[in-house]
Amino acid sequence: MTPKNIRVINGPNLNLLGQRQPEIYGYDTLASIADKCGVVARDLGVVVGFEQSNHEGAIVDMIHAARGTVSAIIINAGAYTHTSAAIHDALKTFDGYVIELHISNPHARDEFRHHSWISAVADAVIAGAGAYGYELAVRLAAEKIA
Ligand code: CA2
Repeated sequence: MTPKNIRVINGPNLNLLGQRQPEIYGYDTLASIADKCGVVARDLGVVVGFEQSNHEGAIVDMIHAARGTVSAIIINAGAYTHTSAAIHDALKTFDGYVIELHISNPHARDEFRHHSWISAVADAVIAGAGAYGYELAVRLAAEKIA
């Protein structure tokens, strides 16, 4: 049987993970997180693809590209979480399982981070587990799409 696809979509500034603000985001880079998710995915018999963009429209395009071929999206939309009706609308067009992911816990931070445009169109939210949240999300997604 063909393995199911999970797509991890990362938004603005997450390309700088591991280089700045380790007290909030830890020391892992996005590449090292992708590697760890790859190991988990292999164990579980799923395929994980990792993407990142600093541009809102490019993230919308990534979501559109996932339609029809991907069974679950894990999305850390970065600061677009708190502003983007466009990403919200794009996720609504995706039929698979959606996990909203945050490395930090936005609810324990600035007021402007307390509202998410993603949560209303997500099946699950993982926040505050650090970079380990990505591995948790892959496990959850694999379970849900099995
Ligand atoms: O905790 C998360 O994962 C966030 O989605 C990260 C966003 C933030 O705007 C959200 O409120 C919560 C910011 C990502 C910034 O990433 C950086 C990485 C390294 C250095 C500086 C910023």
